Amino acid sequence: MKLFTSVHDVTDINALAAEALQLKQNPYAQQHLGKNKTLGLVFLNPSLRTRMSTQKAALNLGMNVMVLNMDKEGWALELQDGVVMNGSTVEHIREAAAVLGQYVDIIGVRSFPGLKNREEDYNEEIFNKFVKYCGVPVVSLESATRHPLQSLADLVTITELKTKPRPKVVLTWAPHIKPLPQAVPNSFAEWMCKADVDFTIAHPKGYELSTDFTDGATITHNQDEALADADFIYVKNWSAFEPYGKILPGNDDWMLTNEKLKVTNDAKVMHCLPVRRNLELSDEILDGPSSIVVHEAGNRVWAAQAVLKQMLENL
Ligand code: SN0
Repeated sequence: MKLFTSVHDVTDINALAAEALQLKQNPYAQQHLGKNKTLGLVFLNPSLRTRMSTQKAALNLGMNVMVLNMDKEGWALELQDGVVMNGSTVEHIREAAAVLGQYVDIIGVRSFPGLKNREEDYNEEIFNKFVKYCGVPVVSLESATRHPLQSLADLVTITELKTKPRPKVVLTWAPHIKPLPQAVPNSFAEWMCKADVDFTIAHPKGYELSTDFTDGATITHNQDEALADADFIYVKNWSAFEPYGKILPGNDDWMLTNEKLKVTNDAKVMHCLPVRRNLELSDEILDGPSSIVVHEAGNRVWAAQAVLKQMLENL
């Protein structure tokens, strides 16, 4: 694997999830692979799980890791070509990415969408420029439109905890006060559409995701109907795709509660975190027996390790 940006970079998602679960059983068996290899993690946005789990995964494989918080510690990046850089940007992404590629063997990049210009975000301009100019394999640490390490960890978690061959998985929209990216739901949807699950997306009217990610999913505006007999419920807020990056009024009643869980098949509740308590998800769920959010976050290590392992094998 030379690039990990979406489900389309993976030939067999079940094999990759199985490999992650194998690494969970035996984390240090592949230390030789990463010897004298360096992973660079470049963050243009905040991170807790992605940063720590990807570092841990790399260390388990015997790699060295360097982290650059570009948004706080790096020079202000220029992304456009042909501009006179006489304003606030100091360094062009052409040099920045190329230089980083001199120091490391694999780069991870996190670059959230601006949520202002849909075309720019959905063309993955920043992320793709990094890939183009750095000259080494790149792992997405969440780009404008996807979060594949999260989605792989989610698949690993469902594979690990399912009690039937084809569980019902429901992605349900949750309220929030800020416009959030569609990256996590887009990505979860495209992975679940390829996984061996019965997949439903529930959201209020107006929060339709791009059909590029949801082909094959059942989509409904009726949350209760969607939750019936669910085995896994994936809670996530996202802003509208059209009008792009906007929060639509209302829908506060979409927060999941224990009462709503009654119609499910004793469903396990997932969330990529960070979660805003009692806005996106109630305390009673997060602190109760249904929540698997911490277990899910723990699996981020094995997802990242499976991907890095495949990249190291290809260096
Ligand atoms: C990000 C998102 O894509 O939704 C990262 C999730 C892994 N989440 C946020 O930016 C949350 C920000 C907030 O203020 O709650």
